[in-house]
Amino acid sequence: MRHASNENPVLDNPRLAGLTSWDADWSGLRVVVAGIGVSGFAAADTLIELGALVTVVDSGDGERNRQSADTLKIVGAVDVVLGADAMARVPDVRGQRPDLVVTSPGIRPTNPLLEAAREEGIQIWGDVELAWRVSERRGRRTPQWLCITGTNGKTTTVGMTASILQAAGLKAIAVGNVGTPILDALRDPVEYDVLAVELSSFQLHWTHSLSPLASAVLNVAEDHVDWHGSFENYRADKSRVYENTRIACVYNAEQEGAEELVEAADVVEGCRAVGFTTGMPGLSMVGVVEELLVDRAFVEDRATSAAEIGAVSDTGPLPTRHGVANALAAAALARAAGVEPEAVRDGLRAFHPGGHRIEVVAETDGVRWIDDSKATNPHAAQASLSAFDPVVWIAGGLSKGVDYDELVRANAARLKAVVVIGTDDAALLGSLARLAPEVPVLAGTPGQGTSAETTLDEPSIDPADGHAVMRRAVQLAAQRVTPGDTVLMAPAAASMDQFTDYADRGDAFARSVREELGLA
Ligand code: UMA
Repeated sequence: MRHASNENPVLDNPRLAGLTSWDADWSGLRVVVAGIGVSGFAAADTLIELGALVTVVDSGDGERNRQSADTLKIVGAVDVVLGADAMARVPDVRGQRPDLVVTSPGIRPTNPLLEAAREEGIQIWGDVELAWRVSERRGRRTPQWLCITGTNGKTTTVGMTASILQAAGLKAIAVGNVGTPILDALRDPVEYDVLAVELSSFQLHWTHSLSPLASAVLNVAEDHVDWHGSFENYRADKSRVYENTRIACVYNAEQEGAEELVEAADVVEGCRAVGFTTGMPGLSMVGVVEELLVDRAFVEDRATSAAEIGAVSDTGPLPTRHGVANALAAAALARAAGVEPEAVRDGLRAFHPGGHRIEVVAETDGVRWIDDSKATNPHAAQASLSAFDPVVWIAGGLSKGVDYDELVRANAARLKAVVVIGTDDAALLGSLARLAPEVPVLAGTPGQGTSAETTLDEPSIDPADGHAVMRRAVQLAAQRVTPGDTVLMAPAAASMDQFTDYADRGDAFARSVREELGLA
């Protein structure tokens, strides 16, 4: 680990360098906010409150965006430009060049506005950087930040972390990529002691001065290659979470290369590397000994002793290796914040995961129907696919440029059939044809499969209508199953080509299953 110096390029601009608290002089700062979704709205709303001059741009001009624009105009003086050309260049703010661009995580770095801003030397922050800069506020408690990233398990882990902190009597909330912008928590009447912050690689790309109390990378597998340009860039952005960490950098001791990411980071002097493992923990690790969760990192005499912080059975009704790993990462972060062992156990017991994560939606005639819509990349789908055999697998969606070969190769033997949904499935179909040629591939989305020789209630449907596609996929799966099978909807892809989000896709699956089985 290297120790952080003050040579942060972001401090070059003297006006922006001084903006490190809510009470700094934000008035008159000219800011372009790119995107008017969840994070852009929170950023613009905050900046208006701070007295900055704001122009918001968004390339979508649908009903939701127009409503958000109207709401912002009620809050204060703001210019909003919506439409296809809104992000073609850096707009002026009240007739002058902006001092700063605050961008939303979904907007790629290759976006013309962002590229032009870089060329003109205008700084670009994400909403997370802005939140960090206003985290300290006169007359209010300054919350500690515990930051979590990783390809999979982030949302579960921030939830577990918040639950443990709450069990310790602290005011804590899960924020960030999980859905609630950090800026909303900072402006909440509740003064939080600790924020359990989920950070996506997109958000981390645009952070500069963040200095969390503790930080964790849960795992890194291929995802979002289209946004980052390459796996190396994606991994590098994930590892930014460790920068300037003060007490503990938490890493996955079972993943090759994970500790090196900590070693390469610039951290605050005194910060330690803490590993988590589902096996026996070494020194400075949390892990598992005979079905107990134990801490050999935050105890006084860690060379010779360990503290019991819970049991494997506290991590959920059906403990999985991933679930235990997530719980240990959450425990390490909470222990870094000074939480006692009993609170770790109580917090894990009190935690209930959200839906669409390996959720049984029906079990009839010896067939289990499972919704794992949260599996939006191959690494997540591997965790559920490998747990069932034989499987009729419903898969596909927005592939984000990832490779499916490893996933298909590892699971070909347990696949009875694959029903392909989504509109972007050349990569998945190619892997199936090459590595599982014996497995029937059926077209959930019309035209995507190769062997849909079945009778359907709705033979012709609109490929863009996700709910109709899901009904058809479930009908096709139902025609293939026999007792003992599992139908697993774990798409290994994002959902936005046919659904609002992964929850909408999971709900469509559950509804279609109930209809198909006459349970509705
Ligand atoms: N937009 C453009 N041009 C673009 C892209 C987007 O104008 O090129 C506009 C859209 O028209 C829309 C707005 O930007 O009006 C949406 O911005 P956004 O896509 O950044 O989404 P937000 O609504 O701000 O939500 C974001 C996160 N979304 C993404 O990272 C894609 C949410 O994570 C997060 O919960 C929220 O901020 C609060 O922090 C969602 C997600 O899918 C759940 N995350 C990915 C994941 O988990 O895999 C990273």
